[in-house]
Amino acid sequence: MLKKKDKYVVAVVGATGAVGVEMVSTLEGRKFPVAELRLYASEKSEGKKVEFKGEEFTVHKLDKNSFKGVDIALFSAGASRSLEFAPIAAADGCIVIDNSSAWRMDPDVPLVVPEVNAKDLKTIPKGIIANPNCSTIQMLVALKPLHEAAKIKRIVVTTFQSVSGTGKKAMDELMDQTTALLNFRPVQKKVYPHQIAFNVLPHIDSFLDNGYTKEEMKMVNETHKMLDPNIKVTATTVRVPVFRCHSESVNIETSVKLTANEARAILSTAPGVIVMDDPSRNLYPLAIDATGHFETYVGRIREDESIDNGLNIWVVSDNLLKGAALNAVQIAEELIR
Ligand code: NAP
Ligand code: 12T
Repeated sequence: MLKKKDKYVVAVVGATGAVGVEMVSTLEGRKFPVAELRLYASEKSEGKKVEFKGEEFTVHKLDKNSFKGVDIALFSAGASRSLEFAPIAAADGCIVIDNSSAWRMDPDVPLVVPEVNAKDLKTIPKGIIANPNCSTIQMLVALKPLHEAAKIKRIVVTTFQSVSGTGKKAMDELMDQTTALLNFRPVQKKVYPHQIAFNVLPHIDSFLDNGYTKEEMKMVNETHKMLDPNIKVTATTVRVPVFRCHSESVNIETSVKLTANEARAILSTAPGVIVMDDPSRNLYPLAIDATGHFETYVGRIREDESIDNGLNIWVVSDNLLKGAALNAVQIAEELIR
């Protein structure tokens, strides 16, 4: 466990990436008590500068000695780096909060969304805590209070995920393809198997033998681990040409009837949630409005008229913040509380 101190030595692994940059700015924005900040990335970023609290910090190449004297390490440099270096960091006495999919389903690794299952931080057997998948995080922030009120039996979710979930190169790809098409030039494909600009791809992460993608099965398995193993979950995850924020259409069937008004009232006091639901004023959550914000926005709250106890909701959150950097920093805040 973490020894209580006034300030902590914090390392960010993958500090130059789409998520890593947000980790540094979230540590600053939430006034996390940082005694010393160490930034790591690959060899090609050695010497790059990242700003923290108005000061420039130099990025260093990650190696096995990177974690000496570090209290908390936020990892966001890909699953293979996490598999290799998280145990090294933990052996040096540091608590790792890992953003990759590498450790999430390990029974000895807590998988945590603080609004949902902060209690699972009580024991950290391997010194590693996993940050869930971005799509699962925002869905469960919205569903936890509804589950407490009416016991969810089944979830049917379709996601509309932004390209920043894939990282910096994918954001460049959407920008480059859009620019090319608007200038009547041919598009180049590097990150995604198909053109993403002006298109919709029903494909996130790789395909499995059951016909689902890994991203879809993360939503099933991580919901079971964090919220309730008895809930039936089925997911379709879709990439849309949006830079930031994931949107989700979530259908739930509950054991007890919840009216749309009851659900709206429950969600309006739920931690981390903002209800934005007024069709008469065309008010509903939008990716461009949620960008840069910490909250999960919920709207289009309707009763599913095809069954007795069902609801449809629309959930939007910034995948780089609540879906990644913010959730990791909130876990760190829980550890030092
Ligand atoms: P990204 O923009 O591609 O950034 C990758 C980062 O990893 C960069 O800082 C890169 O450094 C670093 N890196 C790559 N190879 C490395 C190596 N050999 N040694 C040290 N550092 C290395 O990707 P991202 O979107 O930030 O995502 C990074 C990780 O976060 C992935 O594991 C991804 O699965 C995870 N993620 C999780 C969620 C979630 O759902 N919670 C959301 C998004 C991402 P250079 O700049 O030097 O190459
Ligand atoms: N492939 O953290 O491409 O498991 O949007 C998150 C996002 C994996 C993950 C994506 C991905 C993860 C994506």
